[in-house]
Amino acid sequence: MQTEPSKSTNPIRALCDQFNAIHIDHLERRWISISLLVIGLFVGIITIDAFFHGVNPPSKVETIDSASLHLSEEFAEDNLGVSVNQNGEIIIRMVAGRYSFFPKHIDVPAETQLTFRWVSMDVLHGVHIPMTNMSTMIVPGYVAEVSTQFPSPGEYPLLCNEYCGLGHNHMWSNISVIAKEDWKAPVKSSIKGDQQ
Ligand SMILES: [Cu+2]
Repeated sequence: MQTEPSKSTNPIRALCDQFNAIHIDHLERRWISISLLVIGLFVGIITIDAFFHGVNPPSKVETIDSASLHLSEEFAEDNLGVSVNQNGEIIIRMVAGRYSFFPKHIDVPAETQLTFRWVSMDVLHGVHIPMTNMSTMIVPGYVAEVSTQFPSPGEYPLLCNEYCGLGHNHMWSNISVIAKEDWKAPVKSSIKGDQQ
C-alpha cells in the first residue's frame, strides 16, 4: 500500500485523494464494495422499519418485581386484559409464564392504536404477532411496552419466540381482532396509573 501526500486544503477531499492513492487489489475492492452495500442495505431496512412500520427498541426502562406480580395493582389477575384509561387509550396488560400468555383470550378492535404492556412471571419469554410490529422480549423484572395496530379483523397467533423451557413450543395463544364498530369497550380502568 502506498499513499501520496495530498495538496488539497479541504480535509474531506484530502482524505478522498489519499484513499484513491492507496493501491487496493480489484478483488479486495469488489469485496469492500459488497460489504458496504450489505451494510447499507441493513441500515436501510432498519430505517424503513423504524419510520414506517413502528419497529423500535423500547424507549424507556420500567422495572417491576416479577415474583410479586399478583400483589401489584397493575398486574393483579383482575386487572389483566383489555382496559381503557381516562384518556380513552386502550391498554392491554398481559403476563407471560411457562407455558402460556395470560389472560388466555382477549378481544381487541382492528385499525386502532393499542398499547400492550407485557411482563414475565418467571423466566425470559418473547412475544411475536405475525403481520404486526409486535416482537419483543419479555425480560423478568421489566415491563415491555409496545404500541401496535391490527390491520384487519381475524384471529392472530401469539407466539413465544424465546426458548423458555421444555414446553416452549406449546407456548402460543390467539387474539381475536374484531371490526372497530363491533368492538365493545370495557368499563374505564380503575388502575391508579390509568387515571392520570
Ligand atoms: Cu418460550
